[in-house]
Amino acid sequence: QSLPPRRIRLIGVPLDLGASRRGVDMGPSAVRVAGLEARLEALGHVVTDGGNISVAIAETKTVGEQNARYLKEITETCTKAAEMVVKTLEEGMTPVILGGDHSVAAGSVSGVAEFYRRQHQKIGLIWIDAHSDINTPASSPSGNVHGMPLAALLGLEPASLANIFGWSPKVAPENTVLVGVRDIDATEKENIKRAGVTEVYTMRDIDERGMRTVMEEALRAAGRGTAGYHVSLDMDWIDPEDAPGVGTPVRGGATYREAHLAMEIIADHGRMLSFEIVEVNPVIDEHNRTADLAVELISSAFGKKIL
Ligand code: B3U
Ligand code: MN
Ligand code: MN
Repeated sequence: QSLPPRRIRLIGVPLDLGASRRGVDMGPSAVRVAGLEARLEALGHVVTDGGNISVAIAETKTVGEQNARYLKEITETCTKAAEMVVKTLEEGMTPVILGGDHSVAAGSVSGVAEFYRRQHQKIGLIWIDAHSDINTPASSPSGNVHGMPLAALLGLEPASLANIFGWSPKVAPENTVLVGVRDIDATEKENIKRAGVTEVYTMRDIDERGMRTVMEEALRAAGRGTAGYHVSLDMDWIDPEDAPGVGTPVRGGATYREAHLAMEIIADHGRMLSFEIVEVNPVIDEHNRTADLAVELISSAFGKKIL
């Protein structure tokens, strides 16, 4: 432990309305059961668990528009999560958000952006994912909102998610980086261009250039002219061999070792403002392996060293 200790607040967002496969609402619980709080405290951090944000469940709601299913409920949850993130930062604590499907990022990133905007600062965003999550309701093949949060944060759509706190975009394209993508819809390629995001590191980049180089470049871009960056880690970034408990597994992901290295490099740079882990699905996991790995990776991101 060489990083200065932080005061950390865990914020659970047990939301699964953004995905078609059910079960990621149990993600926060699985990550807590895997021992997150104790592991972070063992690193010297002071951790409080803020509990869960209240979320609607599918059984009591109607789907709404098919091109952005449950958007109304997701916006309500994301707004609450965003407010909790602002409060956490105001109290001098580092937010660690436990998803839930990836639509929660529309809330958490909005919260971090709002806090720093009040101090006239921008934030960067490191989006680590097999997918690019930059569909809009018009472009989405599924209508699942967890494929849209990055579009919202960059000021595209859905409008209700883009305009949490009444302003948009929450992140500038030049400070937004995608790492580890390998499943991008044709329509998303257009949206990446339209939004002006150029820092896209695919699995091919990681294979050819190595994780170290990719992460250094990614962190440099996200950190340029910003207060620091939010790290949004979708567990489906990791190869399904090591992280089977995710809603939408895609072959060819980051290895166990690459994933740890990426987190260790983030810790070394010391500029992470907030962290989130999403898409842990205990229903299809094997003995909580994916949640265990999530806890390990969060530990590395918060300064755990081998030696
Ligand atoms: N791009 C597809 C698939 C997808 C995105 N994110 C996840 N799956 N987890 C979509 O539905 O937007
Ligand atoms: Mn995602
Ligand atoms: Mn994904």
